[in-house]
Amino acid sequence: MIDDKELQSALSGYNQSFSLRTVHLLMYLFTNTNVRKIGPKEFISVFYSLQNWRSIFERFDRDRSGKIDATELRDALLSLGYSVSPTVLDLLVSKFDKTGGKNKAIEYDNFIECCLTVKGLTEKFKEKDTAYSGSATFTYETFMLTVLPFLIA
Ligand SMILES: [Ca+2]
Repeated sequence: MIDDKELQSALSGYNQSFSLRTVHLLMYLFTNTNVRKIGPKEFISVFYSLQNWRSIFERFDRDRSGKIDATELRDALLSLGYSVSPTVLDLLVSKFDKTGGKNKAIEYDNFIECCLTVKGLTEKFKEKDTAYSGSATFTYETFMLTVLPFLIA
């Protein structure tokens, strides 16, 4: 088994690093629990999924700035099947921008975190919106249990 710190150093290369927050989010999504340890099977899944995210990042970083701006993020999310409004898009960019909104763009590790958050929350929403109507009913308890793991990963 490897823990969160070990996964962080295994995934961080010479030109990329992952925050513990990103690592925790990955662990949550691949185990569906808050246990901070994964086995070899999950490790391989995480590893391949990151290769996939890397190629998505490179494909949509059209100006090769090393960062994803709002337009690039919109196209990346659309390619993954997630269509968010301009308001949500702006909020995502300012939330996941390491410089606190100065760059108006997202670096690689935050891009992964951003996409995992959108993907995870959208999937949770779709479980409740089986007719794909764009609205769903949640109890307070379900809502909290759905959203909190993404906020405090
Ligand atoms: Ca760019």
